[in-house]
Amino acid sequence: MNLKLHYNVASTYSQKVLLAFFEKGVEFTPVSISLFDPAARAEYQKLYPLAKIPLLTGEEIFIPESTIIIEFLEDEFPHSGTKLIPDEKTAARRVRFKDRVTDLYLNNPVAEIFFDSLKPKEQRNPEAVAKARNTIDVAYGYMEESLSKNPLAGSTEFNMADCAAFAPLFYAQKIHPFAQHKHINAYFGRLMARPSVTRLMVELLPALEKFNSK
Ligand SMILES: N[C@@H](CCC(=O)N[C@@H](CS)C(=O)NCC(=O)O)C(=O)O
Repeated sequence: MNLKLHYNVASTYSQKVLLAFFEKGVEFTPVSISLFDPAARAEYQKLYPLAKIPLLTGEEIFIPESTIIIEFLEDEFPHSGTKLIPDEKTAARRVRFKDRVTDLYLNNPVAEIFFDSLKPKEQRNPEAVAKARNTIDVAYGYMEESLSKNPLAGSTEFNMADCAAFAPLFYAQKIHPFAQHKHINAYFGRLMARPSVTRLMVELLPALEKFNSK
């Protein structure tokens, strides 16, 4: 199966899927997309009009949306590497719920604050940023409580919700710190120690250095 992953390593949803590929040990052909480049964006839009990354393609395969890509990986490679979605239905539902909470109420508001900060002052939207901060605080409260019962998101095994949590927490360290939340802090330390995260960092850190020096 020749799988092509269209992604950008700095994108949070791309990182979620990269971690899933690394955890499962599934090979793919990387296709790096820069949506900041208008020509590259226009070209990519021909393939996927919504122009969102990540996107997985292959022979008769066209799968946008990070969660659906991971569902596909788990269906196609159930015995490879880390099991990211448990077989047992109730456990699987819990993981999917945490994945949704993480994407919608942590990742999206972190992205909102990050992109607002890149805008010229007069174009910034302090009201939207305040709302995003509030959403993140609620998500932190929820995570803190849930991590006090389970060391990883949703179960005692590393899973899809952990793949989802890494990137927003990585950016949140600066944008909306969580250091005072002791369980999230310890959890992030455990995520940083995963070999899949170490592998991600090899590509991510140089990309961020380039981005910061612009
Ligand atoms: N719900 C989608 C979100 C994908 C998404 O929003 N990706 C961002 C990068 S992290 C993107 O493509 N942004 C470009 C844009 O909105 O123009 C998923 O889970 O894959």
